[in-house]
Amino acid sequence: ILAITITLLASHCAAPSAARSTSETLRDYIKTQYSKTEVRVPMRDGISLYAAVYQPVDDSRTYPLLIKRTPYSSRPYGPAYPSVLGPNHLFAEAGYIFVDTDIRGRWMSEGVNIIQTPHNPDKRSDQDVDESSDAYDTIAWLLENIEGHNGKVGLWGISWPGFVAAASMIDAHPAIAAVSPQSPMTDYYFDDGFHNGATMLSTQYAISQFFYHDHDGPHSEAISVNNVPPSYADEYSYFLNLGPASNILATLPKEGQPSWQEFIDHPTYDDHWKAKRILPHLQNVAPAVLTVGGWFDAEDLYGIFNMYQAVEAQNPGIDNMLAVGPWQHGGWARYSGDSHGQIRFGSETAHEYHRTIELPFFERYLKGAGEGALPEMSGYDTGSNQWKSFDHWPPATAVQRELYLQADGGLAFIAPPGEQGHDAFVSDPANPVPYTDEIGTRFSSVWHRYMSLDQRFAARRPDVLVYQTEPLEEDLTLAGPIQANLWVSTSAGDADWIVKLVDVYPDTADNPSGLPVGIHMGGYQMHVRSEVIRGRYRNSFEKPEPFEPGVPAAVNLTLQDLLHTFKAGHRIMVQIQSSWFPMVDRNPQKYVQNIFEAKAEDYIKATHTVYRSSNHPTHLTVLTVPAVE
Ligand code: PG9
Repeated sequence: ILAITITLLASHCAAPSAARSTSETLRDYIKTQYSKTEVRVPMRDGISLYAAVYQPVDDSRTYPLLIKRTPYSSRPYGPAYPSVLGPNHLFAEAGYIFVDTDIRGRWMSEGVNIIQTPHNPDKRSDQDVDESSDAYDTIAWLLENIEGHNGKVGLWGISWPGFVAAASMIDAHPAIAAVSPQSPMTDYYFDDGFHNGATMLSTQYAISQFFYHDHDGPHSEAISVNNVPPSYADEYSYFLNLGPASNILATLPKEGQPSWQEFIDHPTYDDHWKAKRILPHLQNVAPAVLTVGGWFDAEDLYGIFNMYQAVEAQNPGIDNMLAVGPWQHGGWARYSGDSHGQIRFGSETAHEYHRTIELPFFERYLKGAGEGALPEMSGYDTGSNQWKSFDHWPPATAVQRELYLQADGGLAFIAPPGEQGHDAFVSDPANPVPYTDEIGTRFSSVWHRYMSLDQRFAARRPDVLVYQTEPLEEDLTLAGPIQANLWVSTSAGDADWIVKLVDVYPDTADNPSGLPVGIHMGGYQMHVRSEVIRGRYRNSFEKPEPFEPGVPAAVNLTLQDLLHTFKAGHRIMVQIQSSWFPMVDRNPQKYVQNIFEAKAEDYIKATHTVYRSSNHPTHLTVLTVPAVE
C-alpha cells in the first residue's frame, strides 16, 4: 500500500466566516484544516484504485468517512487542494474525512471502464466485480487503514457518479449509513442514450467524442470537444448537413466509434441495455437514502424519480427521501439556484437546499446530529416559487384529472364532443423542429437552458400543433408524472411524437428583478415538461412495429414528474410535434429496420394527424394538488 502523506503545517485560523465566499479563501481554509493523503486501494481482483483522503487536522474527535466514487477524476492530484470538500461548501467546516476516488478504468485507477457497469448479482469468484463490489472493497480498506473515523460511511455522487453511489447500496458494506444518489443514471436506455426509443443524438455524439469506450488503465480524459470541426458550434446545421444517420459513425474519432457502434448494434431495449439497469438490484437497502435532482434536468430526469420509486417500492420502511429543486443537471452543486434561464426564483434555492436538506441528511445519519427527520419529499414549486414538503410522492392528496385537446387549439378538462375532430401537419425531415432557438452545442449552456426556454419559436411553426386552456381563474398545481395518451396516424411508416407542457404567461405578467434590459415575461411560453417517443416502439421497446398508414393508433408516453403551479391568469399549453432536433435524431418516417443505418432516400416528408374526437380523444392525465400556501 503506497501511501504518500502530504501534511501541511496547520495554522489555526477562524472557521470560514460568511465572508469566505471565494473558492480561494475556501481552499485556504481547507488547506489549514485538512491533511491530504493519496493512496492506492486494492480491489479483490487485484487492480488498484486511486483515492485522495482529506482528514481533519483536529484529531480530538472522530469523523465519518464521506466518499465520492467518480469517473470524472479526483483532481487535483498531488499536493494541491480543491476549493470544496464533499457535496457542498458547508461540509468542510462540519468536519468529515473526505475520500475522492477514481472508479475502475478511469483517470488514475486501473482496470477497464464501462459506462454504467452492469451489476453482477451472482458473483462466484474474486474476478466477478462491479461498482457494488468495488465500493465494498474500498470501504473495507479505508476503515482498516485510515485512522480517526467513527465507523460510519456516507456516499454521494451526481449523474454517472450517482449511479456509482447507488451501486454501493447493493450488498452494502455494513458501515454505510447514508447514500445520496443525485440525478443518478439508472437505465442508460431511458436516461441518456434514448428516450422511449428515440436516440438522444446530441448527447450520444458528445459521449462518443468525450468518453472513450472500455478504456483500460489510468488515463486522463482527452477532452475531445476540440476534436470537432468549428461547424459543430451550430449543432442543428452540423447534424443536418451530415445527412442520414448512416453518415455519423465516420465523423467520430476512432476511439469514440465503439460508443456509436454500440447504438448501431443495439437500437432496441435489448439485454445489452437491460443489464445496465440498476433499479431492480436495489433490494435489501439498509442505508438511509436521499435522492436529489433538478426539475430542469436535461439528462437524467428519468433517473431521479425512478431511483426514488424503486428504492421506495423494494425497501418498505427504510428512510428514503427525495429532494428536487429548480435546477439544471447538477446545478445545485454549481450555482446559487436563484434562476434557470430567464426564470427567476427570488432566492438562492441551492444554498437553501445545502443548509436545510443536504448537510442535515449526512449530519443526522453519520453523526447522529441535527434536528429530526427530513420530509419524505422536499420539492420546489417552479410556478409559485416555494419550497413544499410532502409525506408521499406523488402527493397522497393528488387528484387525477384528464386534460383533453379541443377544436380550434383549445385544451380543457372536458372530453371532446363529436367523432371527427383531428388536426394534421406535414413533417419534413429536411426541416426538423429545433429543440432550442439558441445556437450552441451539447457542451454549452444552450443544452441545459431548453428545459425552461420560451417555446414561442416552436409555436409559430406549421409543424407544431398548439393547444391551450383559457386563462386560469385560479392557481392550479400539477405534481408527479404526466401520462400523455395520444391518438395519431401518419401517411408514412413511422413517426416520432414529442409532447411539451408549457406555462403561458399573460401579456401583463410582471418582470422579476434581475432580468436583462429588454427581456420581458409577458407572453413567455415557459417549457415546463416534455418527452418524446419513437412511434415504432409504442407497443414494445423490444419489438418495434410500423404504423399502418392513415389508421389511428394509440401512442402513450410518460412525461417525468413535475411540481408546478400554473398561476391564475396563466394558460396551460400543450405542443405536439414530430421532431426535436438535434437533441433527438431525425426519424426518416419511411419504416427501416435500423434507423442508424438509414440512407438519404429513407428520409421522407409525411403527413401526421392527431385525433381529438370522442372515439380517439388525445389527452393528458395529470395529478392536481390543492395550491398549498
Ligand atoms: N448523464 C451524463 C452522462 C451521459 C452519458 C454517458 C455518461 C454520462 C453524466 O454523467 O453527466
